[in-house]
Amino acid sequence: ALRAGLRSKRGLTGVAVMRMQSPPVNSLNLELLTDICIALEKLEMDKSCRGLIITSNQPKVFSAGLDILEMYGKSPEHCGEFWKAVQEMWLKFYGSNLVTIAAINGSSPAGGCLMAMTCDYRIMADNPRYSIGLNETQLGIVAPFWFKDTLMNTVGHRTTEMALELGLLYSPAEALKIGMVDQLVPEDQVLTTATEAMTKWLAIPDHARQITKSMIRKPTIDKLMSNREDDVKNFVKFISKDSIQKSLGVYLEMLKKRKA
Ligand code: CO8
Repeated sequence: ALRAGLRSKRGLTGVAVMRMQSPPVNSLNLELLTDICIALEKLEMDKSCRGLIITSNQPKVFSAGLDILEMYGKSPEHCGEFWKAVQEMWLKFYGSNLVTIAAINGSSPAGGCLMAMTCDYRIMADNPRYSIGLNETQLGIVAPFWFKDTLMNTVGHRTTEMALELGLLYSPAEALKIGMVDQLVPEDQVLTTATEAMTKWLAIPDHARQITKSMIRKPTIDKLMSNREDDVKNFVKFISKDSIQKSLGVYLEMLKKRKA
């Protein structure tokens, strides 16, 4: 589901590239989330690794967000286990000591957008067919507080209010305008631009950068850390409701119909 490896290119050592490869759309299921967490944990412990670029090996999609099938028609136990894995992914990325850059080479709704927003810098393919945003309300579900916090820390209070309530998916140009992504480049230059941006970030001494990152992100991380169990309980209770299950069913049908 994932290919991660340290690579050394043009003298840029200590930079890993993580490529999500879970066809068709890199939806974040339990397996992919677990693979991502294990890979990141290993890189975090690897003293020779200083930076991570995360991208997609699938055409047109960075990640379709959380795998809806992990939340639809599943037991409360399964939903709880799944949600813990989502929390773990967010905690590991948002709190990573590495320089993390998202090379967003396709659409990135919901959980895909969340994952990109945990990174230090975002480069997106300038293709108007792609979109990015937290569209949860469109599915009839509610993005939890730490999704909201991540968005708020990225684009500010007012933009978050509109983005979240309306479940807005932005084109790359709009996403750049509101600061959801930092840079747009032609599709075939996303990865090379990420590598170039990495050079700039790695010019800063790790120690100073890491303490600064932690100072900025720690209060947001602590909020979830001290509420993890409750957050799992809330999620399971919410997602198990008949009305929510029904909404997810309708949404899945819509995805299939749209295809036909
Ligand atoms: N989960 C499960 N299956 C999915 C998902 C998903 N997130 N996204 C797409 N699929 C499936 C489709 O149903 C389709 O299945 P099939 O082949 O059986 O018909 C297959 O993947 C391919 O999808 P498309 O044909 O739609 O592929 P496209 O390349 O045309 O489009 C997109 C790719 C743009 C990614 C499109 O698939 C899409 O918009 N997907 C839905 C994205 C979405 O809305 N995700 C939200 C997930 S919820 C989430 O991440 C946060 C939840 C927070 C929970 C809070 C509760 C308290």
